[in-house]
Amino acid sequence: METILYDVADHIATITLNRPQTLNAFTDQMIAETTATFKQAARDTAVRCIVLTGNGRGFSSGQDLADVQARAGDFSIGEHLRHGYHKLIMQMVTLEKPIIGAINGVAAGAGCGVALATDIRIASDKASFILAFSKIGLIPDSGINWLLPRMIGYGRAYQLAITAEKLPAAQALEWGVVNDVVPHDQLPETVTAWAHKLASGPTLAFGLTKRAMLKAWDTTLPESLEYEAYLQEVAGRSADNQEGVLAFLEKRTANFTGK
Ligand code: T3D
Repeated sequence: METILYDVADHIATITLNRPQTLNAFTDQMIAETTATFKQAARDTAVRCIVLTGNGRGFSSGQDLADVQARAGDFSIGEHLRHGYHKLIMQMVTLEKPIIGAINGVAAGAGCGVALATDIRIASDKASFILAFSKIGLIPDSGINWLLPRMIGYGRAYQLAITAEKLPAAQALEWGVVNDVVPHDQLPETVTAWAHKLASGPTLAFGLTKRAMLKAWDTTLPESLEYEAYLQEVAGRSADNQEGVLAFLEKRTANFTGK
């Protein structure tokens, strides 16, 4: 792979967007490589937590605008989204392992969408979110219209979209866009601590929780209750459930295996 770095250690997969000279703008190759790598991490049973971050001073500046400028003929943005960003976003939100976004710098345009598609977001105090789309006459995409209003409400989301103003990390924390903000130089150790904690947790239950919450957004309470019962049946038969109950009764820390 040429546009990302990939590393697996201690059950933690780390994906680093790696086009720092453009603040990690997405080319078609980077979209494809990131999607394929998330798929690989999903299939790898040794991986129990995934970290997504950016190399250099940006997380991602979104679609590479030099590539946009170079498009020839009757280019279909709709098809480009369907075949690229949609696959990436769906791969992330349906991946049944926790994804930590280590937001090291600016997350703009589709880069913001990708950041929002992570499950736990830990931001550097130098990070920010920018819905840059309106500055180039576009609307938000890459799942932002679905994800962001659910996180911060329609009014704030619409404001960010039409003004393209920067949402600094501190404000993002206040609005619930990120889970924590830490001094920039403490981001790696904070994310590593989170990742180790999640990678030693009940991975199956973490994955099913993600599925239950995602589905609940679009269902009625009775439907959600029924789906919870169905998924809890699965979790309740897991080795980690047995181990968790036993560990509680034996007054010791549970040794989860993710199964
Ligand atoms: O298929 C489709 O096309 C539809 C999909 C659309 C999805 C989208 O993401 S649309 C939105 C695309 N992104 C943007 O419009 C953001 C453009 N970038 C910026 O507004 C700013 O760069 C930032 C606010 C993100 C950061 O500003 P700043 O001042 O910290 O950095 P900078 O100096 O602007 O950028 C540093 C370098 O990165 C610079 O290159 P240089 O001059 O050092 O050689 C700049 O050109 C480059 N860069 C930044 N963003 C992009 C980029 N190069 C290509 N594409 C970019 N998106």
